[in-house]
Amino acid sequence: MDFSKLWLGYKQLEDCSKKRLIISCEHDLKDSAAVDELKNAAADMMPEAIVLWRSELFDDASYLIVLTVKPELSREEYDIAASDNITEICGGSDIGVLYGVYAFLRRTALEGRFVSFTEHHIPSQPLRMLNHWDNSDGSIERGYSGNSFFFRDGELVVDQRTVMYARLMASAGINATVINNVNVRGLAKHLLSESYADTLTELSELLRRYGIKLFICPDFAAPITVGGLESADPLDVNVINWWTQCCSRLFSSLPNLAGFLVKADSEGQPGPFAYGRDHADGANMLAKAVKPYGGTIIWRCFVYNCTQDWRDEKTDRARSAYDCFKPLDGKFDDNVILQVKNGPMDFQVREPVSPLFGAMDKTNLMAEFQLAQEYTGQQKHVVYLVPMIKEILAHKTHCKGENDEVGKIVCGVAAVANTGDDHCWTGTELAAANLYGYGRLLFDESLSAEQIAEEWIALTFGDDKEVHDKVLEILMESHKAYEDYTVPLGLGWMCKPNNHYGPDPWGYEFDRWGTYNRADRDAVGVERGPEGTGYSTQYSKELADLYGSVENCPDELLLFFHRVPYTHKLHSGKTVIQHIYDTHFEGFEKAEHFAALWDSLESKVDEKTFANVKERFNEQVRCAKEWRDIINCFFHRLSGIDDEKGRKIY
Ligand code: GCV
Repeated sequence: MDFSKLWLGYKQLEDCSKKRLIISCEHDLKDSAAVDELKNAAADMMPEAIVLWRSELFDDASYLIVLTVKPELSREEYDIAASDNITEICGGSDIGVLYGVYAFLRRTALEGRFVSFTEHHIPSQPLRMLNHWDNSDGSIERGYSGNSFFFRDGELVVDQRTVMYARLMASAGINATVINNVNVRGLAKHLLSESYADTLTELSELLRRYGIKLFICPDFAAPITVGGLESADPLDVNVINWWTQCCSRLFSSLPNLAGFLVKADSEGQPGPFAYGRDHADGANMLAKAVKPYGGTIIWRCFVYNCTQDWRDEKTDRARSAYDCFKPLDGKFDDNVILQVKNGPMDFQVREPVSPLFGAMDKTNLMAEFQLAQEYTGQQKHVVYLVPMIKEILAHKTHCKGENDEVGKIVCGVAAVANTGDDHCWTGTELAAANLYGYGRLLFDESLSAEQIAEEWIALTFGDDKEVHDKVLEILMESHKAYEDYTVPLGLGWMCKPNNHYGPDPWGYEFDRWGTYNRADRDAVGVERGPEGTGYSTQYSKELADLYGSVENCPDELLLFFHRVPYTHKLHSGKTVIQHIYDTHFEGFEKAEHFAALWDSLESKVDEKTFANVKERFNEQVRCAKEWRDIINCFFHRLSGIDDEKGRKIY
């Protein structure tokens, strides 16, 4: 099968004097994933060495690894004590040991030899999840990396790639995955019935071996579409019985099934509103059905009116998740988690952090990000998202005293996956930095985005300094560059409708999706302060004061929160219009610079990767130019204000 091992493709160690790798462990661990990982790594790192079990053969030409489960450690916790000859790895369970093995192998791979170190770690976020938007026909909603490797031609697939997927995800720290699209379509009938039973069991067991809990998206209307009932009313006793039986069968045969992810009453998906019920009624009904099996219902808050009249200036999509869920705080069962998108709109390159994180004192919350770069260049543009994710998790809501950062409020984090069945899993090698970095950050929030990038570069490209420096520069500056040449000052959208790629400033302006920029000849932006839609008042007083006034609002969010004239002066000292012109010229130049940096690495990166990334950079530069010229031209024509530097604006 044609797929890359990504960061698990180990190189031979510099010092290969060891002729034996001896693994010593209790009987129970002998068949564990941890042992498999050591064997896999030994084949690459010490190709001459033989792997043995018997520690009495230990001598100077041997390297001994002792694996132990210590019940006093928590399940995912591990301890490593490594020296040049012996390493002891203890974990709270086979999964703690596995995480310890990955940490040991990562350190060994980065150093190129066995080194002495000790490490003790408990993962930062308890639930570290990927959401795949995969469909049964093999397509992936917002997928930019080929087709699904979970589903092919209507079948669920488990093969060598699935094994590699589990290894890659576990090594990055992921411990939960949702295998199908939240827009469930026909899949519920297979997932909830017997038709995938054997393969689903196989997949579930494979994932369990790597510490990855399985979640699926059911269809809220499954009692009708799968069960043949006339209603899916969450308070109807027949509906409740149907779900109870369905869950009993599913969870008894799949011990690693951890629950459901549900998109209800959102963008046309069925939900409790059809029966005059609210989201708590819907979520709690399912929560009770999965409760006997320790299951969890993850319920999405991405709920808004997607049939808005653009003339209606009162309705504000940004308000809707809070307006819908805040009144329900305290009404959800304890095995329900609300999944909140990082911003109030939809994964734009810049949005304020959702006010719901600070608003739900009595409800379990998760944050949702999108690694699939739907609005950030669709994996044709390089946009390293880890700095943004880190910044959002560190965002202070000013609502909960000391522990008021998003990362501390939530009990888990999910991200829409950016994977598919292409050779390098993510369409382009550089987008794999987001997959790796997301997992690593949730596993260890003390790491900086830069440290994670450096780790990923070394594991992916080796230790060449020029490659390291140039790829690091590209990654670390990529988000700003993309923001600069696309949508200014938090305005959002301005992309082509439906496929969300490339510029179209008025593409969504007169449409039903509630995503307007309201630009005219005098001013631009949506007034969301207290005098406008009032969205800013959904935050704590500190943030409401910050965002609610034009004077205080941070520049990068100004047009999200306020409608201002083009001549309005930013804190930077520039006018809004001049900022737009400058950032668009600078962002485009950055894209050209990234492409030139990559070109200069031709002799240092393998041919396939070089060509793949080069092709993407060609497209990024082309598209960045389009963004620059169309956005500048749009605002120039509307405002009639010239660029003070006299550059050509079409
Ligand atoms: C899965 C956006 C995307 C949709 C996606 C939706 C969601 O609107 O464009 O493709 O649907 O978000 O998060 O549910």
